[in-house]
Amino acid sequence: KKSLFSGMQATGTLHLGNYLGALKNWLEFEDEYECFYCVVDMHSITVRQDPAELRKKARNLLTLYIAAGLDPVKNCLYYQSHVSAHAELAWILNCFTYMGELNRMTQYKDKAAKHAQNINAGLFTYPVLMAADILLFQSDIVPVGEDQKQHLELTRDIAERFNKIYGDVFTIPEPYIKKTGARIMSLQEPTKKMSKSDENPNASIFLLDDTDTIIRKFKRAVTDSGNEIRYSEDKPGISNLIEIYSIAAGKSIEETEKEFEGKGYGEFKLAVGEAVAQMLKPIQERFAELSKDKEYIDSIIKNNAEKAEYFANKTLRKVQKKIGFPERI
Ligand code: AQP
Repeated sequence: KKSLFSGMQATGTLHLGNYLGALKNWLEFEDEYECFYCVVDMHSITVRQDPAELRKKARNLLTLYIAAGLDPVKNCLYYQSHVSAHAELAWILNCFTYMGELNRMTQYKDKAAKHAQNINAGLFTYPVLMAADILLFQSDIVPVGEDQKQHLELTRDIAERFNKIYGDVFTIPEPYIKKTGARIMSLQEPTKKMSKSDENPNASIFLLDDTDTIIRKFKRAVTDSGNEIRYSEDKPGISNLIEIYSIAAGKSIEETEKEFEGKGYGEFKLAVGEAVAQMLKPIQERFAELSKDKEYIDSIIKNNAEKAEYFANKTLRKVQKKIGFPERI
């Protein structure tokens, strides 16, 4: 069976970009692939976190994975920090990654600018840990949003470099980036991607926002001058809303343009808000239910960590042997 890895950070509440760009797409793979979906809490500490909050957010994120429809028997849902092979392989791969490569990463540059008082080494080597996450599971594909494309390319380069020296150790992963939804933009600054760390709460729709909040945020969404509901590069605000609506309502971009031909921005924004609220409602209800069932979630955490560890250790042992670490006696 082919394999697949993806993950999300436990740094905040998931937003519509995380959902449409990644999580929603994850649902289609469970029969064809051995799927590993991780809560990447080790990545989260590259930025300072409150311990109690981090623990809570990590659990909520894992619960949201299930609420969004991932079957925890068919998919392996686990915490990165429970599988030490992530850290061990990351160290090894650090020694096969060049400073110059990491210096070129745009996410690092953005984050370093945002967190100037804490530019730690973890922030710099973040893409190496991500490479380890992916390569540990011999992933054939990695379903992510557009912003992760550069990290994926680096992962492939590191894997190819390693394989060239030691033989075929790693599967070379392909990014899986959908055409629509791969880059959902901020509702307030539609030339910027929607992001968890945006300080303006009106810029993002969070997965647990209630219907009124969702509709209010869409009503306030920044749009362009003009009044046509048309998808085009010079209309980033409206184009973003068209993209969101088309996914939420299960229509194509053209069908959406047609549906709202001759209609005003106000009416369209309301329709987007309603479609998104309707799409998220069942997830929110399931999340509320699951959150009450402590034992069930605990059992998933335990069983899946063991499964992930089993697969991850197989790759790690192979790598350790290849590079010449002494065998265990
Ligand atoms: N705006 C987006 N549109 C589509 N996909 C997106 N992703 C993130 N933002 C968008 C995808 O969501 C997955 C999980 O991302 P992450 O948890 O690794 O966090 P991130 O990429 O750092 O995203 P954020 O939410 O923007 O966090 P901050 O503000 O902390 O940087 C990935 O597959 C990502 O591509």
